[in-house]
Amino acid sequence: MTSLTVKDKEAVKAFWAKVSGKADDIGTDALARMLTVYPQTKTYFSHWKDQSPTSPSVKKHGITVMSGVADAVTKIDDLKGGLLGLSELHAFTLRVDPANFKILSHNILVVMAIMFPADFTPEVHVAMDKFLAALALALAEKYR
Ligand code: HNI
Repeated sequence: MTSLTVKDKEAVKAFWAKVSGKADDIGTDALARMLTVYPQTKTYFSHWKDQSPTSPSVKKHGITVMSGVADAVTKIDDLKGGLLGLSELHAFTLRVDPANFKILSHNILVVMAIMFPADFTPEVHVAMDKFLAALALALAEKYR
């Protein structure tokens, strides 16, 4: 996986500055989509009594996930180090199969494209895709 260039990082930060005000909505929709489009991911949330896309649990967790993404943007120069705790949680405690990080990232990109069509240019698309891939790699770091 090619690492993030300075140009990628600038594009991610500039785009994030534009969309972060809607981070909660992005997270809620992306998580709802993940559970609907990739229902196998529901296995990680079986402790939720209501897994429907509009459930309070999905909304709350969508907000939580995007707070993780927001944190990662601030740690873009050292995702592995910055997300160590979150990686340990996902690897050891939650035992989330790393393939699911790509799935959630895909849904986050889809929602960003829907909500910000003008800003989500091909250049932003590739930078965000690479950033979310680097984030997924950092979260999967503890699996090895
Ligand atoms: Ni994830 C908890 C961030 C991908 C399943 N997840 C969190 C928390 C953050 C977070 C933040 C809360 C930690 C805490 O309580 O201290 N998760 C992220 C990020 C990504 C991600 C930034 C990738 C972009 N998580 C995933 C994926 C799955 C996942 C792909 C499963 C498909 N995460 C969970 C589960 C929890 C969780 C399960 C615990 C939820 C709960 O009910 O406590």
